Amino acid sequence: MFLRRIVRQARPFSSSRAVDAAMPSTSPATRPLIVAGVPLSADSNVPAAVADKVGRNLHLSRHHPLNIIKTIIEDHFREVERDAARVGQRAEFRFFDDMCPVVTTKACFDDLLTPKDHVSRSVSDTYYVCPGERQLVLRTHTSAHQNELMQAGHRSFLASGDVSRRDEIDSSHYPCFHQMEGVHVFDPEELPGGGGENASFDPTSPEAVLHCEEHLKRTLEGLVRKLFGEDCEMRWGVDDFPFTDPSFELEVFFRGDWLEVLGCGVVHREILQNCGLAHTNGWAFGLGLERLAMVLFQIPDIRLFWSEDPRFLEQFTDGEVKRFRPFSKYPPCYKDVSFWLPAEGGGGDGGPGFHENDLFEQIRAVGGDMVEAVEKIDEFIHPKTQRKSQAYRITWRHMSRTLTDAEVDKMQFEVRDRIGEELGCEVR
Ligand code: FA5
Ligand code: MG
Repeated sequence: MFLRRIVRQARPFSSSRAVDAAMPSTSPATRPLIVAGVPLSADSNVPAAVADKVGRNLHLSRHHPLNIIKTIIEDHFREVERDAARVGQRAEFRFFDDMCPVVTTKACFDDLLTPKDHVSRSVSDTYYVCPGERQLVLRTHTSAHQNELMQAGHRSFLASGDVSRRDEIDSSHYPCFHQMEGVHVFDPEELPGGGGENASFDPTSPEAVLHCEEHLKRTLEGLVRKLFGEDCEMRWGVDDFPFTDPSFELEVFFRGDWLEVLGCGVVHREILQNCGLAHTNGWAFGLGLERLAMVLFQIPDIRLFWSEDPRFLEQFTDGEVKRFRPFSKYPPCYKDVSFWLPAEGGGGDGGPGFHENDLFEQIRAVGGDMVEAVEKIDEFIHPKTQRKSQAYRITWRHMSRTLTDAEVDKMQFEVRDRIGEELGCEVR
């Protein structure tokens, strides 16, 4: 089960699900007021559990596995820079790691050519700090900084930070996680046919695009080998991002299955044009720091990165890569809940007015990091009433102690109440 779920992909960029109209509710008692220094508007859908994590900057925390892996990756790009210089090329990478996680929808979506009705913009998928006129969101990816940095004149850079998404719940997905963006734009002389007096040079020629693609793949394969060793198993797949063409994803073999660690591609022509770089070509990637750190340190569950338990934190030291020693295996507790979906409402995954991500968030609001996984186990439509029923299995597990039956029952009852009150479903 774990193995199947670990490779399931959230919010595919190729999806065509329409933007939902209704803002899912966050109960007033748990509504945070401020996130990363920016006040939340009354109709924001950012829950306390997420507001709490944004800006914690685990990637800048000394001796934290995310900081250790970020440093190794940055060192790799310093080497790429030196290798380029040796053959007379330029690749001076600048590193950014404290850019504000609250961004405009223009930076997060428009500038990246994301269609207006794309699912990634919907309130079911994205946390809106101010949904109204100002249109501020918690960045859903570090690509939100691509345009701004290229427009400021940067041609090769890495930008790291926390990103937030309303997403599924399992051991490799968390609503707040860390990404690193990489961008490299070539000088025209570095591209096939470029340089000198060649007036007919075309940076979009198949040869120039192939040059970018091959350089990108070589660079990232080199990174993965540096992190995990020469015999690490990896594979490329085709992906679909509005801001790169062609687009790819890279998977690494981990705990018996393929785990997606990054998305990448050749930067879309229109973006280069908008950044005053029409005369050249380049590549970009976005990698999940937790996903790579899970493989490198053999950390089995993404929740552990947020742990303040010294038994976790004290295992790691700057500059050292040591296999994580699990300090506990407390028993899980499985509980199922089934309900009828509301008959009317806006769009969504499971049926009218209901979106799975709303359910996941209600469960997180009750159990926080005691929720290990939530999985749909059944679905059917009643032949007479045409009502749709769904059933989910919640895995409750604490990472540093055994949960009592009474504790789990209390949380499960609260989840049932919220499914009725907050999501308008009828619990069966
Ligand atoms: C993106 O976010 C693109 N911006 C990547 C990109 C950048 C493509 C530049 C092209 C050019 P994606 O949604 O696949 O793509 O996420 C990138 C990585 O973030 C994934 O491969 C995975 O490693 C990580 N990731 C995604 N969702 C989660 C999650 N909920 N929890 C933890 N890690 C996640
Ligand atoms: Mg992906």
